[in-house]
Amino acid sequence: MKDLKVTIPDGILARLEKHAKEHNMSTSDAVTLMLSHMFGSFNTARPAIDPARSQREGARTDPRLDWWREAKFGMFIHWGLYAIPAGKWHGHEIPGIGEWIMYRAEIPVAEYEKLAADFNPVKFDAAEWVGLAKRAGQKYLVLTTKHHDGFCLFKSRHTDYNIVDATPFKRDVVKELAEECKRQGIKMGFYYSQTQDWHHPDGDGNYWDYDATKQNFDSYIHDFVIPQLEELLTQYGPVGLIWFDTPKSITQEQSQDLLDAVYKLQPDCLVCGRLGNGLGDYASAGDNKIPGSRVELDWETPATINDTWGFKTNDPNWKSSEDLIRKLIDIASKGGNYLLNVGPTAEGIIPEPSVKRLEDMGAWLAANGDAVYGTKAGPVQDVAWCRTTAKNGVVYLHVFEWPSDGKITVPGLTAKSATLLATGEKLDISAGGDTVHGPTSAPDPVATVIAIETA
Ligand code: JFZ
Repeated sequence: MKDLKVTIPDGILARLEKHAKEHNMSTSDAVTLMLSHMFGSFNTARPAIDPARSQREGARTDPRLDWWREAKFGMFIHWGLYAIPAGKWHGHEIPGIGEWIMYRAEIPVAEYEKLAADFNPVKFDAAEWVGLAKRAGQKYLVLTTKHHDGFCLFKSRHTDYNIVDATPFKRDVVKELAEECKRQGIKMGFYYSQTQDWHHPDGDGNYWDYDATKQNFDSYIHDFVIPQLEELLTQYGPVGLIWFDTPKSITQEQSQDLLDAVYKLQPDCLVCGRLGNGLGDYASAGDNKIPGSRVELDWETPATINDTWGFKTNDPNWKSSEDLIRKLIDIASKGGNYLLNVGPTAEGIIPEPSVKRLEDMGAWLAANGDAVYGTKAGPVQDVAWCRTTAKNGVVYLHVFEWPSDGKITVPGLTAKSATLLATGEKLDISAGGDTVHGPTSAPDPVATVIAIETA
């Protein structure tokens, strides 16, 4: 903590004060929040799951969510015009997450828009992207159909600012991916930025082109967002979920209107908690945030493999495969889903380091998937060297730190039988069932799963 004297332009200060007021926080907290948002590091004092973006009443027992509860692991795809500048504008490195470059560099609409003429991802292959998700063991896919920059990856009658009408590529990638997901048996979900739209004259967030006092946000919601949702929900077959984001100051009525628009056309389509105002089918944790212990909600952590969502040339901070596999286990052990992001290049290629890590995760899941898919939070929580998940009376013990004598004593568990999940090998248990006897070196140094039937 350090006290700094800074000069904030009036326009930005007014917005910060408005935000602070709406969210019942001090202006100084609003500044901290804005800065941490920009630089991707978040105030650790904030809980991983914000009650305001929580699950609507009744959703916890709603069978519409059953496929999502079974799935546990999904692929997030952030793709759009921002993949062209890839973190640099006029030769300058723009700090922060790649898809925020328009905002961070305050790029005028008239200038940013021109990127569309250069968007020609000739290497895009829907079958390959969906095939990668399959190999990774991911059961659903969520694509940015429209991010905060307003550019649409689908053909829309409500704006020309879309991949079919504004780019030389002219192909509807939402359509191609939706068809491919159907073919390969993966649920397709659509990310849609419902509040922030830096391109639309009535959307939220673009203070450098538009005068906020002259904007009509309600018209943007009703005359643009809802008609676009209608397109997304009628042109591409069954949609698994709509992943709304950054509700900001959207009102209760506006969130409700979006929810009604979705349910009216596709009653089974799930809606992410970031719709705002507590109306979502499931809760969303903060980005890259994992709660400390079990959470009795349907919840999901959206996360990056490096530090950006949208592709950046210069973001080499890749998490290791081991780290990612353990994060998946950690999340499952607390009852959550893991939505792991890839940011394809402007050519349509998923970066090789992402491919490698996803394949490593898929290899681990191919042997140990029973301990993840369809599980609930396990009975043993808050132990550093292991995690537990549970399903059909079996407790899956995921061992991160294998003891050198091979003797595993599980706090609070009495085993009736124990099996190494990956090989099916039966393990001895000592009388009383409190210790499982395994080999003296870790069968899987990343995480060894022992399936335990309890007494
Ligand atoms: C939002 C977007 O602004 C971002 O571009 C990306 O799409 C990400 C998945 O979602 O960013 C957020 C939203 C919420 C938090 C942090 C970043 N949060 O609650 O900590």
